[in-house]
Amino acid sequence: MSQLHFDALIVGAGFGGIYQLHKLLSLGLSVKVIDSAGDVGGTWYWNRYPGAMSDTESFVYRFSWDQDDLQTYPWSHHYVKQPDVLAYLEHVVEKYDLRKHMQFNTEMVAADWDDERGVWRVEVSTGEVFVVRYLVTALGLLSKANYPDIPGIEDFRGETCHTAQWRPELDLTNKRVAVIGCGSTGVQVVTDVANKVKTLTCFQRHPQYSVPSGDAPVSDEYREHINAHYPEIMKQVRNSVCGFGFVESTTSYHSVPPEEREQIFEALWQKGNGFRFMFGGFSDIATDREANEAACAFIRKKIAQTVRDPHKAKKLMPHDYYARRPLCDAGYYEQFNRDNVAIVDVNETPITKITATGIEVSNGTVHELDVIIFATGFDAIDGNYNRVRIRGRGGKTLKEYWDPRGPTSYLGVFVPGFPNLCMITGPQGPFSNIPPAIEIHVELISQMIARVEENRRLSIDLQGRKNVIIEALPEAEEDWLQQCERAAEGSLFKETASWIFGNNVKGKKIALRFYFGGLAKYRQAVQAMIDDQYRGFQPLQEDNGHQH
Ligand code: NA7
Repeated sequence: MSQLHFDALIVGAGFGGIYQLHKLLSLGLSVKVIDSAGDVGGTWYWNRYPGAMSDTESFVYRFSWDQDDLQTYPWSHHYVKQPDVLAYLEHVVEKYDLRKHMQFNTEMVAADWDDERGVWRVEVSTGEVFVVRYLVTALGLLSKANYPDIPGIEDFRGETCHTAQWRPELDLTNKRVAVIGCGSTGVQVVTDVANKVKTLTCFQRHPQYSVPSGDAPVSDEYREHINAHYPEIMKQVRNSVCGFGFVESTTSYHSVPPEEREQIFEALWQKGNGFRFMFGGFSDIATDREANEAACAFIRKKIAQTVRDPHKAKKLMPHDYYARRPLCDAGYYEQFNRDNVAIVDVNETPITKITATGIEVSNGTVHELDVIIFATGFDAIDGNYNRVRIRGRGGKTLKEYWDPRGPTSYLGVFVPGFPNLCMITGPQGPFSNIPPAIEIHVELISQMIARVEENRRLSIDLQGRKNVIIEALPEAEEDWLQQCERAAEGSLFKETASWIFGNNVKGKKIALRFYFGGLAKYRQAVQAMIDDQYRGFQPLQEDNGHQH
């Protein structure tokens, strides 16, 4: 087994892995990035399904740290589609000559902390072993595909495909297609393929509230305006709650006269974007039941106005809280006015099995199909970690450490007992637009590593001591968990089943997996930790040796 020695190994070549590589190289470290994919992109490598797009607006779905790139990199529409995001990430990798530090088709199989030597030994699928001081995981929030537990999947003679493992050669033209699932992904697929397929049957368990995205080509004037204001825009993003490039409302629903409320909802609907609809008009849609119901009623009214067949419209209308990750679309509800598009409510007629020719539901009907698309989401966040063995100090795996109370961390990045393991967007990181959250994590990790490296140089040169380590203290993790609990208090998200709390995967621990306090407060928490002499970690400066 060949052993490869680097200062740091980064697992994942998406937004997080790319920026982390750039930062660690600039510290003068030797670094390798591995990814199970065949090339860069992370989420955007795998999610090539028809209609895949970011539902963050283009101007803030990118790195903020390259001013020249912000000014010059082209984007044609208000939203970036999957090929655009992938091309952008490839561009960054080429521009900074990062590819030579990357190794693809290489999956992390196991990682073991060697307490004696102060290194991680990381076994990968090629048989190689990486021996590194720092292990940075940039696994993404949503990378382990979740398949439905339906009997007979293997009997189906047509084609099946999960959206997160899309095969671009799968041609849907004139096919009889089913889509199971109507989250962000299902909504995008349905909207994109409805006019290409022969029939489209949407199997829906929980209808979702979706609002228009407002996508359109960008004008030269718009781009010039954005370019002229980029520094302020990115500053605002970092100091905002959700980082979507708009100012969140501080106006409570109840403080607005009833006749004006409808106008505000209408303006939000016309402008587009799911996060703007939820957080841009009123401050309390996600926390106040009456405000939430008003938003729900408004969207239901839009569904009723859009979908001509009242039976279809009724099935598409949700009645639970508007408190899942907010969705937006480019004409989802309109697709149900096509004769070739049907909706099956699986609460009325549950799927009993998949047969050789289609999907059978409880009233005996078999929906005859050529293709079944699983838009059934992900075993999110800790699902990405639990599938590999990551063994920390004392031989305990991360999976064992997180069992039974659910995944925990200090600031979404560090875990006690797992020295020098840094997670980009680990559990209890901010619930926000992802690139700015990633940037804060990468910058924090880089700062910690730079400091430890400096200590290491000093200790080796002057005292000849062993490696220094980054290791969070259990009480710091506990304190962060409590801060996360406080930030989620009163949120209707907590009362609504979704992947955010782990409800979507059978047997998964229902637990708080995000910090709901917003990006600005998250940044303040990170800064306070640094200002307070790296509070919550084993001492870095004064006591350089191992603690055990
Ligand atoms: P989501 O949001 O988890 O949506 C998955 C969908 O699949 C959702 O509608 C589920 O219904 C449905 N589902 C899952 N299993 C089944 C079964 N067995 N039968 C019927 N329907 C099922 O995943 P997405 O990929 O759409 O989006 C994930 C995130 O990616 C998104 O939030 C953005 O951040 C980007 P349910 O609601 O659980 O009843």
